[in-house]
Amino acid sequence: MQTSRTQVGIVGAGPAGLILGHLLHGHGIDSVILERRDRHHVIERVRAGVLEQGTVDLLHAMGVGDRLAREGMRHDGIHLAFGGERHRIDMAALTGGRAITVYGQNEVVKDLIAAREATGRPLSFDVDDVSVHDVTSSRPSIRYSRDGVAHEVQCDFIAGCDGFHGVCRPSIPTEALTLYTRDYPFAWLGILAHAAPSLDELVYALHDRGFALFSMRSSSVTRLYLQCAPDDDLANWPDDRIWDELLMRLSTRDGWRPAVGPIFQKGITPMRSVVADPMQYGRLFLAGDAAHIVPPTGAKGLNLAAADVWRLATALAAYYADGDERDLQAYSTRGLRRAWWAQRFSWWMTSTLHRADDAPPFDRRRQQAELDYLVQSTAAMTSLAENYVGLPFA
Ligand code: RFL
Ligand code: PHB
Repeated sequence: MQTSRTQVGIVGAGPAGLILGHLLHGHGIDSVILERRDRHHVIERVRAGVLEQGTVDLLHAMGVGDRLAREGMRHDGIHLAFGGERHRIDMAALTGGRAITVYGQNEVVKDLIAAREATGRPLSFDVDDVSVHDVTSSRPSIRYSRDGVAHEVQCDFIAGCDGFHGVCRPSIPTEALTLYTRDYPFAWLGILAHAAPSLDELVYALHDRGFALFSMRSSSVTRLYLQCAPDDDLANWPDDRIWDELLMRLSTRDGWRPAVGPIFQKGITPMRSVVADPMQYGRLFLAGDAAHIVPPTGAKGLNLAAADVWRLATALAAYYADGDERDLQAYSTRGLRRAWWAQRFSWWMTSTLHRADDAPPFDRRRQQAELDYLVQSTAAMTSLAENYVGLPFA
């Protein structure tokens, strides 16, 4: 067994683990990041695209915002389409100039891996059999194997940034953890297409046939999603069927429609809400998807992960600076409060914009009324806008 020591052991090199590692580096705190998958898989995984204002500000403050500034697309508004009409919500005007930036999660991860490697601090891909030990003691440890060699890292603290299917949350005794869960009776089929975006902002659409979303990744790549059944199979979705549905659900009477082009990536994502309470057990702190999952409709998952690790890094910095544990003790309570706000918003966006097969006609009319009210009420649009561009991190 090869033994090493660090201050903070980080499990997972997704956005949560990588941002945490870099924030800790900025505070002069040592960490080891351990990732189960290979580097290529981590960088190429197609996921989120919307960064809140607070996430953008954080990445700049961390010194990893150069490419984001050049290639990220700032959006001041979003569009809601229903009943054949498209309505723009001017988020910047409603929130005192705050906006979102469209920049792929894989690009964020690529920038963070480069920044981590430039620090020379450890980041290991392809590790197996990760397990966490003695987390209720002052000397927790992480064990893993790499290339057949067993390792142990002794830590002061462990950050569980290993996503929803990781090992950290399940290592907490079930009697010490409550999981709040909600499943939705639909999923998203997402595609990337070589097609210049036909609009410079996102369009969220409610249609009789279900939800659809128009987004983008660059001036030549469109990202699109459509609601499908949770047990649906990609084999049921040849490209022509995908375009037929997208065009039907997204086109509006003003003649707008997404541009069509060759599809080069497809995937089906289930929709779920989960909150693990508490987000801390002894010296093990959960952050990001390891602690909570939101349905993607509110575009909150990556941003919640960023807010969690910003709070955790700030709390660890206070601890190492002068032994002050107050922020560490408050980590879970503060994180859960913000996570529940994001859950509430994501649930509301999801239930307002999707069609459940078994929804009675009453619910369909209520959904239309909800949207119809929203787009003519400054109060309602302001509530959507302030949540969408992101609530304060603290
Ligand atoms: P991640 O990204 O899942 O990273 C966890 C990492 O831990 C590794 N891991 C392990 N490593 C070592 N040992 C083990 N035993 C391990 N088990 C797991 C994994 O390989 C992985 O590298 O979690 P993190 O860092 O918390 O980040 C969360 C975000 O990835 C997630 O919330 C977002 O992608 C959600 N999401 C969106 N969020 C947004 O903020 N805006 C969006 O527009 C948005 N759109 C989306 C999304 C997620 C989607 N999918 C596919 C789920 C759109 C989609 C389609
Ligand atoms: C994306 O561009 O991938 C995206 C945009 C908005 C969402 C979810 C995903 O709500």
